[in-house]
Amino acid sequence: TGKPIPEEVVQIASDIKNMRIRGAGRIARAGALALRIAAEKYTGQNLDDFKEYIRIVADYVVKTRPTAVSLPNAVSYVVSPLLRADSIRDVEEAKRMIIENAEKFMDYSERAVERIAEIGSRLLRDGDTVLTHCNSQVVVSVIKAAVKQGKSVEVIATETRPLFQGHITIKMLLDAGVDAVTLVPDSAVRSVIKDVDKVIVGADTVTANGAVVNKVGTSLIALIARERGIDFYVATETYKFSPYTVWGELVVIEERTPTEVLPEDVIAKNPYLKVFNPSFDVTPPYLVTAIITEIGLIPPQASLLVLEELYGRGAIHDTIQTV
Ligand code: RUB
Repeated sequence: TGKPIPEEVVQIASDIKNMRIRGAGRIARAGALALRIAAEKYTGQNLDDFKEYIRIVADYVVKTRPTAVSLPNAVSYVVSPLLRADSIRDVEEAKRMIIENAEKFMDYSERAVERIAEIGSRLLRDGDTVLTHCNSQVVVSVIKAAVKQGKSVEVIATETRPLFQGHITIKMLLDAGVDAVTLVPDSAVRSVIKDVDKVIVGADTVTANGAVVNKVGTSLIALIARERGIDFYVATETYKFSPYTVWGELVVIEERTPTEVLPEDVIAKNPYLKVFNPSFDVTPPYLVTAIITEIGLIPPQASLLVLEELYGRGAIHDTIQTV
């Protein structure tokens, strides 16, 4: 196909890469939106060419960040039915299919967050102190819902170095009227854990065996919570469960530039200094009390069942083939 990738799609991809759009849910919706825009902007009449174009755009969008499976899952949800169907007759019909699937995904995603807020907020009691890490739209929604129910909830948020997503979290909470918010350096978690009733974090990916991939530092917090017997919850939509892991594929942990950690000139001056800057880590299932999803509260060990329910045994393989 000679069709260029539309400028708006290039912009969305670059926003995901540079983290102007960030957080696994938002990334997924942006991916679906990019495909809708791509379909709308296509001008040709050749169905095979359109399919090829959509495949290229899908691939381009998925390659922006490697860890959150919500992105390939969203993209696959939007494009796979078209790439698999042989009943589609023309480009107009194919375009409609992409646009409708993109809309459906975005709607589902918004509703899933609301549903998780409902379910998750029931776990919080009046007077609870919740600790969270990074910035998760889902976790913020859970806390906001509990506060809306009239519960008084205190929140401890970690800074989340090196990019300080904790600053986004405290702003969201304060803007929503949460009136007891404490920001702590990441390394202070063990110092404040005695005041914490529950830990709730988001997820970028949940594997078939119930391991949770989330912002680096999450697994340390899980360990600290376990040490004191504090419940550690993960709040996530089911499209963050990874069908790819069912057959043993490993989750790629994004490594970001050292300049997020140290200024460039300092790095340049010290050829023997290495900076390692992984963006995510893996929390093993035995440290996770439960996963709060839009289909209910599930033990991490039931992740494979969730994947089977969503994709079916055979379909899991199809999903891998299409994107
Ligand atoms: C964000 C992060 C979040 C999850 C869940 O990492 O780890 O906890 O993505 O977020 P980054 P949400 O800032 O590197 O994208 O609940 O909003 O999907």
